[in-house]
Amino acid sequence: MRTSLIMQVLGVAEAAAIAAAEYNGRGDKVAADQAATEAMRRAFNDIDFAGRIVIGEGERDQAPMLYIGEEVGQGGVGSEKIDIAVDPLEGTNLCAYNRPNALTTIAIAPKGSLLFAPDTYMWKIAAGPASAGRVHIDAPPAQNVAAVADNLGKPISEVNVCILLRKRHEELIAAVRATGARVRLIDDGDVFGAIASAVPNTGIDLYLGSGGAPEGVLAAAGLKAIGGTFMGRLAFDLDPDGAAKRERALKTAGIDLDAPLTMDTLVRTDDAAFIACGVTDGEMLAGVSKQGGSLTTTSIIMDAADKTVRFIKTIRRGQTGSIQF
Ligand code: VTB
Repeated sequence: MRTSLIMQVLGVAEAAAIAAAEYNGRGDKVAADQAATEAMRRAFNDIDFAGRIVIGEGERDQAPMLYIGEEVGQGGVGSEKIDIAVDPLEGTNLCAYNRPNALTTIAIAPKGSLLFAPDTYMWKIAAGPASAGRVHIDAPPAQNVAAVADNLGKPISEVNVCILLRKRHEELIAAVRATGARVRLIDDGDVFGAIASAVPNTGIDLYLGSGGAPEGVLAAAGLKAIGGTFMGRLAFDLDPDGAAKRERALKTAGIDLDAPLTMDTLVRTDDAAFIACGVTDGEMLAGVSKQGGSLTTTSIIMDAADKTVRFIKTIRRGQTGSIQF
């Protein structure tokens, strides 16, 4: 994919973050999500490409904007056909309560390469390039933690494992602590947790646990782009609506719903990119800030073209509110 497209999509992530950040700490997650979604859609529609939402705000009948299957972009003749996965505001509660690591997240890839993941749960494991191919979704936590320690060349006691704080993770948390590793519990936002495992100096070496399957595709795109590692396993059993969703997915997903999902199943290309922009301050990205009549955003780009992680700080002078496209 062209670098210029990635830069334009960076602008989309920034626009959504700026819109969402107006709601940082205001206690209204619905309004925050709506602001991010509207800004993101508007900005996508400004780009001269033929985008298709593969992972978005929901099915067409539930989501007016960025629904699954929605086409975005100017779509002129000969324009690039791109599949898009988005979570316009990953961690709506994090934003509403001004907690760390609310992000706007986007993955892009050539058309046909991102999995239409069912909107259910997924068990996930993610780690950086040193652990590529050396951890497994079905291995016991102790084995994965030991492998990561070995791959990073540090003692197990210095390995940091990120896990979503949920009742269903009690056993997992105990098993990880029993290895001697440290556990970083997060309230929400496991795209951050998974991505951060592959980014130096975030204080996260390994991500484990269950969260949204769509978020799994987003994280997998980033980790694949930079040669990190991600594996998932769908978990319909954690979902009150799981049986019905499983039936639907049997017809539409086109994958073995019980098999471990590798990065190649989730992201069927070597040409994906992951872009996220900070909404609230966090370990990986600073949130949107306003000073002296300018507005600053910080974003991350994981680009398969050169297997890089880039941090982009953008300062918009003379601008302190939402971007109008
Ligand atoms: C997951 C996780 C997300 O919400 O979807 C979670 O992937 C919801 O989990 O990152 P529960 O149903 O257990 O609350 C997030 O944390 C934020 O959207």
